[in-house]
Amino acid sequence: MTQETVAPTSDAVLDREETISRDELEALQLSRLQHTVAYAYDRVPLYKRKFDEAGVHPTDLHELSDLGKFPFTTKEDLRLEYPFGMFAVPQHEVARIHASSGTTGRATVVGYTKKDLADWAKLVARSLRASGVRPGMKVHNAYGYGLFTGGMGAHAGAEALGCTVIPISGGQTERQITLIQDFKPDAILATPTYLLTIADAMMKQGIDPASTSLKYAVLGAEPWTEEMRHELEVTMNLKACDIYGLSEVMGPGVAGEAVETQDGSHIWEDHFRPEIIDAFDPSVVLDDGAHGELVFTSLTKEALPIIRYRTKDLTRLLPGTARPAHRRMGRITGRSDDMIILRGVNLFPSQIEEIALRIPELSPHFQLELTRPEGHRMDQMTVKIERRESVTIESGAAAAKALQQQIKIHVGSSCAVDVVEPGSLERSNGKLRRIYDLRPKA
Ligand code: DLL
Repeated sequence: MTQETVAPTSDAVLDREETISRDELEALQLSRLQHTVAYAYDRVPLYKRKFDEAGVHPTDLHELSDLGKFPFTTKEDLRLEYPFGMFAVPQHEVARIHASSGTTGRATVVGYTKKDLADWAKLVARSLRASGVRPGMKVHNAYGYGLFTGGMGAHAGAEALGCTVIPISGGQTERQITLIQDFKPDAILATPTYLLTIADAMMKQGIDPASTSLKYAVLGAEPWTEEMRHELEVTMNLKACDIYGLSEVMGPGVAGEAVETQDGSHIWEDHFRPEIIDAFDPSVVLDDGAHGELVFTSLTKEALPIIRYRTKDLTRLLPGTARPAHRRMGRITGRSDDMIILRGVNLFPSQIEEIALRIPELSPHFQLELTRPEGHRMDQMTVKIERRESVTIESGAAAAKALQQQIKIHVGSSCAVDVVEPGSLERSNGKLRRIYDLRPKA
């Protein structure tokens, strides 16, 4: 078979909902929202109970802002209703189940009807297309397959778009590299840190990661920064775009980034109504542009309608650009439950990533270790970070000082920096763990 090049990005045929006006979109949202709250109230006992307790009824929703009167849904609600208590359809209408890994407590279980799966595939296809992927392209899907929504969600979307999907899943990095070399995919779908692992392993094998056939990467499932985008785009000679989502709301494809603007993911607002709330006072719904916690209400889901789900993701809403009617989300700074409070200063791993990647001697491979040294009442954070391959131990030590100072200036906390050997820190296979909390449990 010959290697033909696939058409450039300007030829995309968009869904009608991608091009409608904001007014038309909001009218659609209102009718879908009215349906969803009534549907959830009638079919899911938890919603009936919560709405009744809050003294609201689906008929109270006259305009979009009335959504603020309705109670929130949390991960805890899904856990309490484990496994199927939140489902709004009988089991025989549930075509597929996914679940979160549940590192703390019970897993959260989510379900999809056939129509939900079709909508999901359509939205992932829309996201991939926005990010430059086109029908006929070969797509290497390195998101994990299984109960995690990443693998199968991305897979179905790429198929729906008309791509040739290579369902490799996460892990087995050597094999990933062989298949990238042999099958010559146009696009790769992976977490940003796993793509970094692949690029790194290529270099170790003497393969220039910039020399592969890959032209597009669609990355998500964990926070990443503009600095990381730059690192991956330069190292791998491709365009990297963001894809966002969460299993409770659907999976990947709740929002996707346009390759021509690369300015944050557009939330597909014909299917989800976003809000930003004050994480410390959830009764306050913030204006667009203000930072807070992202909350979603599904507008079309059948098996698991979700009302005002608190994501714990911290970001802000911005006006639409490449898809003007659909608002964008800013980069996620972190999750409220991933926030490190170090001697009164709040900080997120993404801030360290941003600062470290501006120091040329340091690599993107780092971990944050939290300890409380014996006899101390204060917590200590150590940034363990690999120096770049070509950098000497002496230059690495100077870079450590620079990082320490920059963290003090930009974040406001003092920490220790330990520059370690290239290749010595654990590599990502999917979602990377950045924080190692070694403090004694209270
Ligand atoms: O991670 C779904 C997904 C798969 C998204 C593949 C994108 C690509 P969960 O396992 O339920 O679902 O984890 C959801 O991951 O609340 C965020 O904290 C984080 N997250 C997902 N996408 C992004 C992103 C999938 N683009 C949680 N940027 C979310 C930052 C992200 N964080």
